[in-house]
Amino acid sequence: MLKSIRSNNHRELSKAISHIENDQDISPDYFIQLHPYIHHSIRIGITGPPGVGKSSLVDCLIPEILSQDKSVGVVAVDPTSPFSGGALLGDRIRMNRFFDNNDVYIRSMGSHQHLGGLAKKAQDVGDVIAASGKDIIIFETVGIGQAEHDVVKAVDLTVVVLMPGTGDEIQLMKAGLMEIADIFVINKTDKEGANRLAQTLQALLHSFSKPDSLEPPVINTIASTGEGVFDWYKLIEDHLKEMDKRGVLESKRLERHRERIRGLIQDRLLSKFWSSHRLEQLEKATQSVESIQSSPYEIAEELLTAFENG
Ligand SMILES: Nc1nc2c(ncn2[C@@H]2O[C@H](COP(=O)(O)OP(=O)(O)OP(=O)(O)O)[C@@H](O)[C@H]2O)c(=O)[nH]1
Ligand SMILES: [Mg+2]
Repeated sequence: MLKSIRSNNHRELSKAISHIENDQDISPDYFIQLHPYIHHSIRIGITGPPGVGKSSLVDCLIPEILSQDKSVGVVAVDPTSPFSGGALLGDRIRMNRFFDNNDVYIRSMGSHQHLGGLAKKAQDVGDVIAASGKDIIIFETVGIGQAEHDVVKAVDLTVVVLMPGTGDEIQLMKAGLMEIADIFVINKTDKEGANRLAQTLQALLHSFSKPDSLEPPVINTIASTGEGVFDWYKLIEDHLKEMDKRGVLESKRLERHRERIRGLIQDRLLSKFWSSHRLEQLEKATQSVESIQSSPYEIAEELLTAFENG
């Protein structure tokens, strides 16, 4: 499997991603063997409110990437769908024109059951796509809730896309998008209110910015015509270079690495703890409404003590 992924076999790639998506067991050995081949890839997250034009932007970005002799993988993360298997793809992202291009791999991914596990999944998926040789890996996710925060943990750079006329500043603050953006794109600047949004955003960024930190640049685009997309891609490249120069990229990756190890251990311990036997014990201890009279701490302590004593 690893061999065919390394030779850029998209069918095998899809199979591996389905495994990850469906929480099927993949041996740690698989990822250990994959690891030497993943370091060249740049991972980019694209997020923002529904319908702002994220997919349209990615669709415009692909040819820019290809024109630089680079290959690209796109993963559309759909937080509302438990399982996507790529079938929904045609509806949600219109990038079918790259269907038979070996330098473009496009895929959607559901995440309904374990939102918390999405960061891990996005990282695992990023790894297999990277191992297929893709230079750039893009994760598109709708910025509503936890999903984009999980995806941010799996990428080098995050682009937040906004559009005029949607109650901008409040949305921004509420969604916490200010904290996660490395670059802002204001799309649909053919619509009214683009200037106002840009001004509000700049002002907010100013008041948010910390000394010495890299303030996120803002760029305008019209994805439906492709206007501004070339400059946007250049901005991504320049920003990555600047992040690299300042050591931000490295420290981000290291933190990601560390978080990932922590997560793996947590997962392993949790699944070890919740053996069928222990699930039964929990079930037993909470069988009747009367069990509410016992403190949850007490029951937890009992279960934990039993676990620690083997
Ligand atoms: N006027 C205008 N319409 C645009 C622009 N970019 C995208 N659209 C349209 O906006 C709609 C939504 O675009 P998508 O690219 O699907 O947006 P999205 O953010 O990926 O949407 P979700 O993935 O559903 O959150 C489509 O009908 C696009 O044609 C733009 O710059 N100007
Ligand atoms: Mg989309």
